[in-house]
Amino acid sequence: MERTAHADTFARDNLPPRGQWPEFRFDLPELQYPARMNCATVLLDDMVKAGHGARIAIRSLDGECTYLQLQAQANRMANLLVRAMGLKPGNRVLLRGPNNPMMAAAWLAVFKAGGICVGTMPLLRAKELTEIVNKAEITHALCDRRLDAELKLALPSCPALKEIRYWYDDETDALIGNQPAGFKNVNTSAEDVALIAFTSGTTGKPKGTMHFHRDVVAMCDCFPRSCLKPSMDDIFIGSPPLAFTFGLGGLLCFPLRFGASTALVEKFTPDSMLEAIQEFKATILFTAPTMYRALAGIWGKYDLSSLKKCVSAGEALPDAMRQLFKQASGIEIIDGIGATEMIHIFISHAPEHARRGATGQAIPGYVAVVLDENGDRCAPGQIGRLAVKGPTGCRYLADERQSGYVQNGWNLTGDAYVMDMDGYFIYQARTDDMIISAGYNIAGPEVEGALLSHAAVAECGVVGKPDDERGMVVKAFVVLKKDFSAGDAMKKELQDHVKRNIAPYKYPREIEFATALPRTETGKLQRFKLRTTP
Ligand code: 3UK
Repeated sequence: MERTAHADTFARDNLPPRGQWPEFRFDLPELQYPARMNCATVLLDDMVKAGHGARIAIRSLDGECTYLQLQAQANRMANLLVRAMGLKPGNRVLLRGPNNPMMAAAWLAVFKAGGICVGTMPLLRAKELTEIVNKAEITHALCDRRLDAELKLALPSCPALKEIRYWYDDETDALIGNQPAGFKNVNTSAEDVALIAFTSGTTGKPKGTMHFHRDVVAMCDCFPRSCLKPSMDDIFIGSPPLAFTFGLGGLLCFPLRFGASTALVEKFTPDSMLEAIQEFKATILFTAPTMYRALAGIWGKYDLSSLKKCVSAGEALPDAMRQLFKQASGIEIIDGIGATEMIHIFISHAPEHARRGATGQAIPGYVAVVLDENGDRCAPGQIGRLAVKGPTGCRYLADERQSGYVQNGWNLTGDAYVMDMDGYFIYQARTDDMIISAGYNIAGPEVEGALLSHAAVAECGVVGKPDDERGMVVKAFVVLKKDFSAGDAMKKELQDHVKRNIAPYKYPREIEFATALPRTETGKLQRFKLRTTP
């Protein structure tokens, strides 16, 4: 391994043992990286050097910011970190704020200074922040003043976190403004850790996934190059927080890597998202499946003619949603499965290669297979566990669960999939979400897809409910659209609808109507909460 630039070797010291690493593959010409690289140099300084300094990098409600201006701001913040906050390469820096230009500059500043970014979702509470800070032994923090409350509550339990600055605070903003606009990026090894992303996992202690400077660049050189194919004129927009690697890629790193621009918006409702697309003339949208469903219903209210490509990830995209959105917008959604452990998307498709009901194919650079219980490959059509390999992969920070995610060099994402004869992967369920009822294997998301194709259903979640006779029964939680009313007649109608659309034994024997479903900040349905609903 190339000599590290990290004076503080905490991250390196807490990498999993080599024998537990996944196999990394760099099969494509664009994945041949030098031994030393700083991802901020590639994403930002090299773009300025190549003559793109005057192009717009970030758009926001506060105005526009060119590549040159972003570089200057990131440099000032890097100087703040090093000169005023004593940051040493390898120190972990907590980043906290909504998606906006300051937050983007902060990410780049930490990369530049050789620090390790630890993004935190805006909705995290003090208890969750404390766990992250202590697990990653975070020493520094840059935080938006408007999100300081939970961090301040966490501080008494975070003794190592001593250097904290809040921006949008006159003093810090002046301090940043007074820093020099030049900065010499730390010459990190391509294999120095650049970020620790905590999983948005729904149960258990949070897991920190460690990604190298090389990984940040590799995520830009895989999914975008083969599926999204952005140009310099694209304007990216979307909802995932930068603390979620789906957002870090889609709303910061991808646009910069391609000399394009990103429109950063702090908060979204379906309406404000469409307003923002209209206002910024955005061309590429990143968001979660449920949002596409909501957008389809109000599409006609806005002029969205600028929008060309839409990426959906985080959860399975039911075909009913793909079709609904296509009817409303004329756009074929690009579905992609990614994971925090893998940093970004590894199975997807270009819009013209979308296949109904499938997530897509392994994208160039990655290999994906479906394995049975013995670790052997399943035949096409047979359900099993998804396993992937590529230029990125899982390295948990000091965590015994490493040997669960990585086996025989494969990353096991915890998803049950079927591969068809053409190498398309068809999502079934999270492996621990499979419902076994009277001997049948039933994938909750398939039942959800069937329910969603009924005009009355706005949202739904399907889980197995323990049952003396059948082991489990299929239970659906259904949120109805405004103009429909709950009741036995509706239950019967939905059950019959499912029976007509998929194998009848999969129909939900129980249906409960709800006004909303529990979701994570990243848009994932929290099925474990539905399972524990009495
Ligand atoms: C599920 C999907 C079906 C799947 C993520 C894009 O979601 C991301 O990361 P997380 O660590 O969750 C990973 C798990 O989420 N999933 C994600 N996308 C899909 N299931 N179809 C999909 N298209 O269970 C996976 O194992 O929160 C997504 C980019 C970066 C990411 N971190």
